[in-house]
Amino acid sequence: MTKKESFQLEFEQHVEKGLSAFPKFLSSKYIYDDRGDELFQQIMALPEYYLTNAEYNIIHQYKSELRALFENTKGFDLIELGAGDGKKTKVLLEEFHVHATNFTYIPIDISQHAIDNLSTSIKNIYPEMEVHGAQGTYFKVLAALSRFNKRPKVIIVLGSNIGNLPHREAIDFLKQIQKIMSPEDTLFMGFDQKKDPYTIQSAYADSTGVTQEFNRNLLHRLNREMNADFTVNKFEHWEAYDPENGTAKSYLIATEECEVAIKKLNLKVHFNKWETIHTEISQKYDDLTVEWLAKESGLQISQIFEDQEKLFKNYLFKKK
Ligand code: AVJ
Repeated sequence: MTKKESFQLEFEQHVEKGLSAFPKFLSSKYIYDDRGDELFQQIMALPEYYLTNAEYNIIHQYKSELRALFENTKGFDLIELGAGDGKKTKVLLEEFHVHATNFTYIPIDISQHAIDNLSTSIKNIYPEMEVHGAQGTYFKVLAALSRFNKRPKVIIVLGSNIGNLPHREAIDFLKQIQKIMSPEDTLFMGFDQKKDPYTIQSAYADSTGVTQEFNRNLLHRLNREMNADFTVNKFEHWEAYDPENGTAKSYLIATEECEVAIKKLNLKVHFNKWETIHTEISQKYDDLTVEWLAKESGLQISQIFEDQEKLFKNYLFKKK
């Protein structure tokens, strides 16, 4: 089975399970096809979506300090999980380029489209830079990364992407990273912070409706790829941030009772009026929670970086 076929099979099994469950769910990782990537780009440009600018601010502010932390005589492999359009990483790449830092950039993303665009754009800006992009889901790709063991690794995961995982899965993810880390390796990861609930709520329920379209892309994708017949605009985006546990949850809610056929799966799904599909969590953190995640995963925090508006933090971890 090719990688594409096994992804498709996994996707189909997930849809079958998620839409037969009560309450229904679908994973946000399936939002990211070409259209999903494009919608996420639009989200990152929204004034309400503060995460991107905040993390950009951190990287920009601390780029020379970060370079000093990463640089070493053997050079290093810069492995980025969930690289996307690389907007924030390019600040680091520029810093490394200017200082003739010895490194290889290995961007990884679930979207082949994102990897192709990113690799091309880096080739155009820095023709000499060593770049080896790879497509894959985090968990699959991580296993293959242990072969990067000739020189120190810097693994970066930006954008609070870890926030899509419930704590138990986040710990599994961190453990898998920890397993392939040597003592001299570094993990640099972004964690969106708990803050004024209104700020979080508006970041995920924007007034222009881009986030709704992003969320609805799951249903469009089922229509396109699994021959489903969702009337997509009958499903509304809903966002609920719980300040107690720091979890923002996204839903699609059926505004009318309906019956949907997913022909490729031979599946009929019934929706009551106001029935939900839970699609995403975007976890918000504080230092205590990140310390706990690190401890559970055999990692330790060695440094914390914060943006000027105190919205977001990047943590540097070492293997414990
Ligand atoms: C890409 C997972 C970081 O949860 O903030 C943005 C995705 N969803 N708006 C996030 C997202 C709705 C985003 N991450």
